[in-house]
Amino acid sequence: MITTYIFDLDGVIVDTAKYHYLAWKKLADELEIDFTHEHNELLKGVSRVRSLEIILKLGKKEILTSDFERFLIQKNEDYLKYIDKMDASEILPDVLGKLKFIKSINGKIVLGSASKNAKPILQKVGLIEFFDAIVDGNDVSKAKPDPEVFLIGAQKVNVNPLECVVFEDAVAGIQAANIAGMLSIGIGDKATLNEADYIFTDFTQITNEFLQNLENN
Ligand code: G16
Ligand code: MG
Repeated sequence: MITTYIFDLDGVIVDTAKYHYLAWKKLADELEIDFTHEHNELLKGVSRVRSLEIILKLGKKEILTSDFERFLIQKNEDYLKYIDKMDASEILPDVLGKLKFIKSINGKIVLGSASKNAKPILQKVGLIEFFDAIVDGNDVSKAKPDPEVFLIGAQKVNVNPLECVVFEDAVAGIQAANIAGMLSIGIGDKATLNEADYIFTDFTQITNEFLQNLENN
């Protein structure tokens, strides 16, 4: 029986990928590395450190460790300038409706995100109160597809992983959910997320009946 609904943040609740892109793009331009929207796809669900490693590899650049740390801080400061302007209008379609429905059927709601900025973002868009537990980039040592982030989430609300369903937009996130033994729901492109148990383009495509039936799974 499904009792717990775990949400990824970026690309599922809000579209912060566009802000990550702008902040990374600024840094890439300074380093004279070509960084396109397609390259940005490689960074979805990936940690901040790993993201910079990928960008440097794209540009075939090697840098000093001290510069690596400085660039991470610079990127995050630029990213936070965008986050600071966020409000409820940036919540993706029907996410709020689904969170309310899950609450109404007494489901537990958990965040499972790679982002170290997850809490301020949830606060900015006014959704933090919905969450029974939040697991973010500050709590995990292993990145998705490692299931750690979701397993800690289940632990925090004292449920068995088999009682959890995960909503994810990244392939690595779907893989993490599958490895954790959780039901996986891809939000996004069908072909890209084909390892998921179910795939929807967005939350408007998911009915309350579907969620209710999961409860009885
Ligand atoms: C998110 C994004 C990634 C980002 C990561 C770390 O993961 O999808 O692109 O690199 O968080 O973010 P930050 O720099 O804010 O710590 P998720 O798991 O929420 O999709
Ligand atoms: Mg994501």
